[in-house]
Amino acid sequence: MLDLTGKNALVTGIANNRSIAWGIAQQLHKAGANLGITYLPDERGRMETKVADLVAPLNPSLFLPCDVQNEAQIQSTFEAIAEKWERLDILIHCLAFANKDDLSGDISSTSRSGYGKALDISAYSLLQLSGAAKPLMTAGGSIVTLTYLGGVRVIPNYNVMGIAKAALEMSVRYLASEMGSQNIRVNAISAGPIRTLASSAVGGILDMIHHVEQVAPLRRTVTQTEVGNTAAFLCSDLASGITGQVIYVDAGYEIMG
Ligand code: 0WD
Repeated sequence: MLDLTGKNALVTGIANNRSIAWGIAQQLHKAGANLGITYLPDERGRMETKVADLVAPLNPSLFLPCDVQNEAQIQSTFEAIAEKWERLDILIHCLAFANKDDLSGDISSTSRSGYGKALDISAYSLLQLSGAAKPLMTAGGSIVTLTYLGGVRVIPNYNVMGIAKAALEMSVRYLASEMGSQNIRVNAISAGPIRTLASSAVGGILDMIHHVEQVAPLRRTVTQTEVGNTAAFLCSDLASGITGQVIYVDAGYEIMG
């Protein structure tokens, strides 16, 4: 049985009710996990209110601002966890960013700053959050991040985010190797295209979704709930032998030529 009762899970990357992280948080909660939620703060505090209202039914025991480009916020997030929870069991890294201009056109036009920002937020942040989580995962743990096929193959317009996802997937392997001796497992879910705030910035995303609906073995795209179910599985003892892997939740699209 998939049971996360008694496990403490930190979920990052919820922006709204379409976010993949929202699908994951719901499934972790359903399986019995105790949740901590972080959100990306904005100046007017709108995101805080919006995300707080959304996640209220899941009764998170921690709700914290955490911009992964802000060292102080990362530190306070993990200090709050250390203070409130006996230990951390699960870390969900479900965030990414690239400038919209860099998600279409020529990859050779990517600016140095755009490249740096995309890699920093979308890939380096996994190393940073995992490093902060490691000392709190005293009974082992599970770290799950989200990636996309565009990190392995050239997908039109995915551009700099594809480079970031390649770095992210390799980070998963190095982290798994480092943390395995502490029984911390690190895996990625490679999700098929789903309409969200982040994916709407990728040029031609709707065409990509329609293409997947025609070509994928299941003849459809996947839902946030399906990704959430896989994340819950990876975080559970049922997946105790799985680490360093990229698991495709994409209706089978990846196998098609
Ligand atoms: O088709 C898709 N939607 C797929 C998404 C297919 C395969 C993978 N993914 C990945 C994304 O690349 C990302 O890693 O899933 C993850 C979650 O993305 P999402 O659910 O598609 O998008 P969204 O709901 O927009 O959540 C991403 C969130 C941000 O949202 P906005 O739209 O406000 O940028 O990432 C967070 C933020 O909440 N985020 C940050 N969090 C902390 N610090 C930061 C930051 N600096 N920047 C963005």
